[in-house]
Amino acid sequence: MTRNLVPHSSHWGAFEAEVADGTVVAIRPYRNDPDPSPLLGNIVDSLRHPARVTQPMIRAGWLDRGPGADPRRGAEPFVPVSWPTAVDLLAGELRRVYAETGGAGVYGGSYGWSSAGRFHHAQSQLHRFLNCLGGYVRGEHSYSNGAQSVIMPHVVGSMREFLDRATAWSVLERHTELFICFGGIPLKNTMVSPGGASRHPARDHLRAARARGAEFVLVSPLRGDLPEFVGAEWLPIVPGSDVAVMLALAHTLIAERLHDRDFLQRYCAGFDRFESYVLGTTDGRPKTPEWAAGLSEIPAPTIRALARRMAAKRTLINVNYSLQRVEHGEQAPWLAVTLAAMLGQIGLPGGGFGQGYGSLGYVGRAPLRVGPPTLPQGQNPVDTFIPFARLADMLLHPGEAFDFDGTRLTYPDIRLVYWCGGNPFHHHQHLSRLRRALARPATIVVHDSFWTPMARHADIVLPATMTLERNDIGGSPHDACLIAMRQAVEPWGEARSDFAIFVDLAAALGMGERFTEGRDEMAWLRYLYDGWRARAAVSSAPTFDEFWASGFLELPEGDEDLVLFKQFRADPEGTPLGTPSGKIEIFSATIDGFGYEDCPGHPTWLPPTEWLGAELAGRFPLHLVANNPTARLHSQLDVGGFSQSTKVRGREPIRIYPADAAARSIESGDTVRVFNDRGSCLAGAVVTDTVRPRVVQLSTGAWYDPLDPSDPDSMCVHGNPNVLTFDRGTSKLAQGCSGQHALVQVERWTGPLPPIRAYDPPPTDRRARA
Ligand code: PGD
Repeated sequence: MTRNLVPHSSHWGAFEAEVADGTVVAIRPYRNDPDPSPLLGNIVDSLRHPARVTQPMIRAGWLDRGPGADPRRGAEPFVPVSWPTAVDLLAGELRRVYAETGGAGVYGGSYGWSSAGRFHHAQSQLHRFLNCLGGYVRGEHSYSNGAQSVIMPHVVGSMREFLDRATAWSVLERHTELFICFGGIPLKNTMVSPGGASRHPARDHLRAARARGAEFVLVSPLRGDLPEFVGAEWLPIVPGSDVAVMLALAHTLIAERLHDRDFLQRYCAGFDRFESYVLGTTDGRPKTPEWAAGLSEIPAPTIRALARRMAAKRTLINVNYSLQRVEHGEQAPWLAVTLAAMLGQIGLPGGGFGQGYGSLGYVGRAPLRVGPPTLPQGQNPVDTFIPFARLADMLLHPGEAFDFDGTRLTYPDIRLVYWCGGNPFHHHQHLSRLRRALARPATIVVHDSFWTPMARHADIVLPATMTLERNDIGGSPHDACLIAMRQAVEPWGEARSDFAIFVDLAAALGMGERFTEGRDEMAWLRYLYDGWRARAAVSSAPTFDEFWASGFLELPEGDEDLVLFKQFRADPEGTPLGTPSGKIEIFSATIDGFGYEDCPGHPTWLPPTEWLGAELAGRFPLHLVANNPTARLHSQLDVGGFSQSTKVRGREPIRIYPADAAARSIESGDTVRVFNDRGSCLAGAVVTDTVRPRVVQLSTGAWYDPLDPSDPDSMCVHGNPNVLTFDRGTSKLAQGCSGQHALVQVERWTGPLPPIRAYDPPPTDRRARA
């Protein structure tokens, strides 16, 4: 039997697919990757899994009763139709909606990671298509770092520059003496980068730093947030109280005169206002270590000693994204900058602050001089947008005004939702509320490769190919390799690429040439590559044909010296930051001027509504940490072998502290019910002391599986934590996702074990296929 090796890539790494008899039989990690991701183990058995969507499908109720609000979404059978019928029906519906509302009635935000590959990126394809048609209401910022991306421009200037030009791992490895890791640096997250990665160097850098003698302090409710080999001191903090500890560190630095007053004077604005708050002059409450110990359960002497160590060593203060994916999530990133400024080490090699080391693989990988090719999306003539995480509010409250970053915005009246390459039942919070919101629009369209819960809640479902079924180019602005992602196998069933679907739709709508510009898939890849080659201006870069034949094109490594704060430190007047003062804003007059009680003008302790210190903890005494999973990217390829191997009796594992488990007669391997006032789910217990007392950890990504699909409040039998999380913005400033935390109760499940049906295609209504 002949076996071919086909170069390819994913968000979690480059690889070669071993193909035999028209199918992928194995995945071989890219030869130059020192630490390939175990997520590669989800690919082989997903490709031909029964959960794939194999043909165009229309919800029976939509076919019978026509477009309109409908609470039966998610509970009705689907009717298989031919491609021509699907394209015809959808083109007709797009024509109707655009004639009535223009792009202002179409939500094309379509959040989601979809797949690696610069051309077939589903959301980009959708945006390009909708822009040709008259535009769409868009989403801004992200579920990942929504709070950080709005607050940081106020504090240090441009967000993009700041993230893209973070200090490289290789520099930290050589210079940092003390890593303070709020939320840790979980290696599982460093495996994933948007657009993929040919190498995963984080583990080696951490090892080398440790071997050189660097010390690590882990501030997190979960011990696994730093690898054991770094020998970290673990401070098992009460979730949601990091801001109090950070303020107490600031208090000690001030009280013991360990802060760098020259740096604060020269490079920062408004330290005096913050100092008065920390000392309690403004509110009568000094933010001492004793005060913080009462909130965080980190002993006051430990906090004081840590502040002294920070001042004595070259210190990096890292906050990962999970700290800002909570209520008032703007505060922790702002405080990390403030503390680093107080140490006066910002801009020195290995010192200062970091945001997102351990949240995404590319943070800390030096930027390339020229990023990879991207698909041009055209111009969107519609101005209206929402911060991404306000999706359900938008659908439930059309016409209502809300605050965002100093402006008053109004929720649009959305008639048609078009979703490609994302799964809101994975990324959105309070799923019973989301279901009610998704009952509102006249039509929901989804392209996906799988019967995800979002596909089940759509009216028109179009089967998308997986990357191995099409040709693409892989690359990331921080990874020194371009990958010819060659097609390895034929599309499954009747699946088509998003591009091919839009080509047909565009033709049916009379704008074929405008969408395609006369190019097919391979012509686009050649065009994008040639454009990149011209920008890169490297005379030795191979032609497209040479690149395509070779598979992996190694590029010059990124540039360690592009660090933003290095330049600022050397010449703050000549290279000011993009803030109003040109300095680091510890007090922001702009934010202060907004008058938001949930985001004042300097970093502030604002107790969350749901945490162990809240009254609600009387009824729901466990703090749920709903973080990103270890065994898959978000909800992607949950059907795959590696993800499945981690389930407990088919349910998502929930980690619980031994004493909390014993008090509830729970043992490892038991099925448990997790619940609060918003919903409930089943999960599989893992009793462990790697979580702190009164904390349970249940990752996102198990496909939502309601016991009764017709009831929006039904229990999820599979373990999706977003039935439990709340749907409130981080604050009026950023309105980001606050899905990381919720209060819950857990009990042993003694009823019959309901089957998992999340991976079964929905019921089919087999009327004569059109
Ligand atoms: P994915 O599971 O990656 O989740 O949310 P996101 O929606 O990105 O969804 C991608 C979908 O794209 C999958 O269904 C996949 O099958 C589909 N897909 C893949 N390739 C293609 C393609 O080529 N074409 C089409 N049409 N579809 C494709 C992620 C979001 O969730 C993020 S980034 C974060 S950081 C948030 N994290 C949390 C959290 O920590 N806690 C909670 N509670 N909630 C969160 N939600 C957020």
